[in-house]
Amino acid sequence: MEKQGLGITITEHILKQQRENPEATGAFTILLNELIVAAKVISREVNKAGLVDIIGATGGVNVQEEQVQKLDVFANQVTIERLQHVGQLCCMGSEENADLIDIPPPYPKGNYILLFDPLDGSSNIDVNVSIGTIFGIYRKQSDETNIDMLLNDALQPGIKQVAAGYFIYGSSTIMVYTTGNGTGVHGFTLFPSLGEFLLSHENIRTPEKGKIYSVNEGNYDYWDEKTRALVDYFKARDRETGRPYTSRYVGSLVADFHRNLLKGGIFMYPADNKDPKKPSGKLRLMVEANPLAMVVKEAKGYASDGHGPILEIDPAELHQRTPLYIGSKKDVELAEAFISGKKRG
Ligand code: FDP
Repeated sequence: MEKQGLGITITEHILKQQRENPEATGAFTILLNELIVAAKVISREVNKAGLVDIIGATGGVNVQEEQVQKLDVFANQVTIERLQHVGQLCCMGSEENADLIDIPPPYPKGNYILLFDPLDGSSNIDVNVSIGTIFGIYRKQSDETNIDMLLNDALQPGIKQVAAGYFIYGSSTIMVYTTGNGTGVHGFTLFPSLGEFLLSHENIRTPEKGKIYSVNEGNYDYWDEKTRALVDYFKARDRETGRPYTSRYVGSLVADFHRNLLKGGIFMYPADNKDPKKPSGKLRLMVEANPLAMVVKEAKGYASDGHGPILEIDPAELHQRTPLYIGSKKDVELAEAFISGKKRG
């Protein structure tokens, strides 16, 4: 029977994927649904920012020694509160918390681990620029239940993610997610009057080669020669290879990534020598690079740290940072050729 009016809701879509996977227990569906509830609450609050006294800094710093905004704290709390009671998680890891987050009694524990960045791009909160939530989900590998013993389970390479995605709070609120293994990357737009995410971007494929490069070029002097040569290459004029590329940089990873996913191109946050404490650049492997790397891979793109796939990095710590080159496959492979020194210009 033809659908009347509404289109496909996110819940319908997740349930369909569950039916198509003979091993699915429904646990995962519950988990994603609760994540969506958290995102709806965050979206509502983001849209109110400026109307109530919730924007602006709390005055504190997070574990990354960055200023914490009130909305970051709110988004973190909402996500933890919504997800801790579902019974599917054994622990969570957030960009805002130094250590893994336990599931407190009386809530039952499950076999999944949620790693997330509750509000990415937070320096853009009070200027009405798009921000987002990024998440990656892993299956626990050990039989441990004690939080002190679960770090190894949380520190799996990104290739082990069973789902990943993000929410963008922008001109509209969009959720993009994948469960990998050829199931595709799908985007859903929140219809505020219905309070429902409806399928708006089915089976996203990113172009094999793009025309956009996205990088904070203010860091040019902090980069090594290879990185500079790469950016110079994108800016040089050459009709045959479609150069110069167009520069686009919002400074909000989710927004920059989403644009390039749809239009093609490369986002990069290279290693630099700006801060001796962050030699690998600014972005976090577990809560930023890995989830987006899973999404881009499923959309036929690629994510690299300049030397090899992000998804194959064996993590050593929860808040590990990594250089990131992500987007259209050909553009990211080109970046790798520069960063490895195989190509010079
Ligand atoms: P923010 O500090 O505003 O939270 O990882 C955080 C992040 O934003 C990314 O969203 C963004 O791509 C990047 O940092 C921007 O960093 P620069 O200001 O150094 O360009």
